[in-house]
Amino acid sequence: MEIAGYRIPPEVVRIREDIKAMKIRGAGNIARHGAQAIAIAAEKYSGVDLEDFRKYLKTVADYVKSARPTAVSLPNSVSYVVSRLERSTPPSVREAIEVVTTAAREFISYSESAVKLIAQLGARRIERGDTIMTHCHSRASVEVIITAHRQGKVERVYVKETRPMLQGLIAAAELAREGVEVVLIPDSAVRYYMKRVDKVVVGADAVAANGAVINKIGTSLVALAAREARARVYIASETYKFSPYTVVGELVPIEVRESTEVVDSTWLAENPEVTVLNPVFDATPPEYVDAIITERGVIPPQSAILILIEEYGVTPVSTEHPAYSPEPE
Ligand code: RUB
Repeated sequence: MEIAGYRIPPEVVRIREDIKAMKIRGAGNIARHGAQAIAIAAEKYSGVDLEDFRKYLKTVADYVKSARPTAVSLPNSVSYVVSRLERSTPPSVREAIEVVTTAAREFISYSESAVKLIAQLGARRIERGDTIMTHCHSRASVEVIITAHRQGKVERVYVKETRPMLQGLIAAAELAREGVEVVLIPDSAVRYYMKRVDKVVVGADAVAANGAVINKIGTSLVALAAREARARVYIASETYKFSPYTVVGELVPIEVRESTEVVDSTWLAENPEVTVLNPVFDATPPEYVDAIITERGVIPPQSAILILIEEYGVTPVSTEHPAYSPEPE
């Protein structure tokens, strides 16, 4: 593949395709692969012109970032790596490649340790005998539940199947493998079982400046049912899922995927008059969230802006900041 005169290495094309096709999925995993893709692209560069290398990397970064629109962890991880190069003055392409690959390694290792820390902090919020509900498959929230389970606190976990792609099955299998008592339920049974639930633990694809949490479609309904049943709602989220774009007034784009993920193409062909919609994320307002468990601490959703200010600077937020670089989608 070629973009703007630059050849995109096939390994990078593969990573982007796998993210698009959801073979690589989950916001943290997507972010780590995004960083890795930039490192691979850097290593594959064979020229000697530093300015050209920067342009090449920016082209690859824009290409990788556009794989899926909602998980802000992807542009954030890619920008983290590229901004390291932008801020440094390596004497040659060889050193510049080193800057990029080191930054990618740093991001990946930060991300891994963030999940471990979230698991420890989140488990503190689980009490002995708690019944938990989770939605979709989020590595951060599965790790919280497994850690609490190892501490002997978890009674049972209700896992929603999560139509249409059934990522709940991945979460259910991972939890069951650890010896957690798992009950898999259809999405429509959420309210029915919520009265037995003490705590909801889910992940995030993005956290907005006002503390709204964007996660797999249906999360907001789980939160609504939890509020009614007085169950607490915890979001397990690394801070690189906080969206700097929302500080400058942008909304988190909600990805709408193919109708064939909802019904098969035969049914679609037989019912051409029916419109099938497949939005894959929704926003849960901060009022429905008890706390966001981050690697920097357990915070009320309303404090999301503090994390963003700490990370990206005080107002006015520069639209020139690497994390704000124009998005292709
Ligand atoms: C996955 C999803 C997960 C978040 C957090 O959606 O909504 O809850 O990405 O996951 P999809 P993690 O399957 O469409 O990618 O905690 O693993 O980052």
